[in-house]
Amino acid sequence: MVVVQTSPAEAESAEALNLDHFWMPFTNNRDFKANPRLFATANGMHYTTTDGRRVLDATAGLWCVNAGHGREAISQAVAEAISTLDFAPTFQMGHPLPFQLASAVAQIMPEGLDRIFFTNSGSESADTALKMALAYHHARGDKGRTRLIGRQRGYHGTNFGGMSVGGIGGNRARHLAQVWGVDHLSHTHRHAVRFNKGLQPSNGDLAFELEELVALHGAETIAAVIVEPVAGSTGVLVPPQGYLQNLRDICTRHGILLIFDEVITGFGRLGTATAAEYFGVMPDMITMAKGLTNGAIPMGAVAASRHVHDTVVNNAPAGIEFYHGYTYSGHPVAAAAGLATLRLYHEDGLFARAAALAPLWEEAVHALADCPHVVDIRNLGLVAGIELASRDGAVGARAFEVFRQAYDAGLLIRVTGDIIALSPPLILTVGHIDEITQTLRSILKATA
Ligand code: PXG
Ligand code: PLP
Repeated sequence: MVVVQTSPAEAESAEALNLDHFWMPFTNNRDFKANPRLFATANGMHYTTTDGRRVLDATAGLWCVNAGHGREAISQAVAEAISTLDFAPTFQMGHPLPFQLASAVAQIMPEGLDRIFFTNSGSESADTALKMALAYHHARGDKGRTRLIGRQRGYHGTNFGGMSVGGIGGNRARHLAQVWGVDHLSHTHRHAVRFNKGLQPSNGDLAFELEELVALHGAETIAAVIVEPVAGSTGVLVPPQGYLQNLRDICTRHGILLIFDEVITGFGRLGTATAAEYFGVMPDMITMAKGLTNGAIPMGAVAASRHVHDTVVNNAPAGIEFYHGYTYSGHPVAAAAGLATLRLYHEDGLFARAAALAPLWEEAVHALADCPHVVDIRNLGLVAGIELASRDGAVGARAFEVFRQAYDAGLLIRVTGDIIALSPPLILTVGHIDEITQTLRSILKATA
């Protein structure tokens, strides 16, 4: 007979917990299970570990808890929703919450990007947007437009579409079957530009690579270009000034749809609701997830322009217009979490708060430039990337050691390769900024 462990109390200590069965995502499973790091509770800017230590969250969980942890307005909305309507289908049926949330999301999207399709994650949002682009061209009778263009060092989640347009060799190489007809732009990182504050200096030529791909493949074969306005997962790669507008212009000229993947940049990370607003560049679609529900319940969405929506919907013969969706698209509990989250962002003025803190954040993180091993620092909004020199033959080892030491010292950071990525909840104070940078400084000083 299988005895199911049900009491949270039994699971409190790492020693009492069986770690074998959970095959952990993007984790060094063998190392983790030998040295587990377990959070038990979270509130405000802090986690508490199962052994009772407080850890300052400098990463908003995984870039998602923008309003800080343990927000009662969200947990109350979730509790109410789950006890009122646990589930209702959204295929040929409906219920009010996703309509309400779609209207609330539409209000903070750029003008005209107000047709909202719900998913359960950023990965699903990326695949949904790519399929919308294909459906759009198909609906217009432009059926040869099937090519999808991503960017090197781009991350669009781990489903087949997002992985294929993504530009992370390690994520792709092990899963050889790829979506057909994908190509990639170069990433925007220039090694010669170091310790640059904010946007990189203009390098307008970079976007013109898209013209070269158009020349190579023919515009009539290209459906869409998908980019992160600021690349997050691969180490905070900030674009050059003018780059996104140039991409927009080239896409418009050639009838190619432009998708901004705002899973990280959305919901105040840059001090605005979207990076599209921050940069003043209008894509045809925006993908989002993470901050949409403050991380509390899984949910993602795609905001499509009315033009894309109307083209797909109005040109379709009678019947279902877009053959796509998830059982949980517009789930009542997630939608309730989303509504409560957007209300909190608004009531607490959190996007403006992020914008106001960004200059202090920039100064504080760039002050780490004189620390040992630091070879570059990049920032925008409340995001920073601190790149360390790699040890010979051991890329990532130094940053991972810093990550572990930070955790032991009560600070949660993210590392990718030898880059430290910081993306704190937008509720942080100047005191928290000091704590983050001082802890990092003392760890870097002591790191070999
Ligand atoms: N697009 C972008 C731009 C992302 O950053 C996804 C899609 C996929 O979202 P889901 O919800 O399917 O994971 C992401 C996710 C990190 C890290 O540490 C980043 C992500 C996820 C987990 C860790 O950089 N980004
Ligand atoms: N696999 C099977 C066998 C299913 O029946 C379904 C949904 O009905 C799915 C996958 C897709 O699941 P979801 O809609 O949660 O993405």
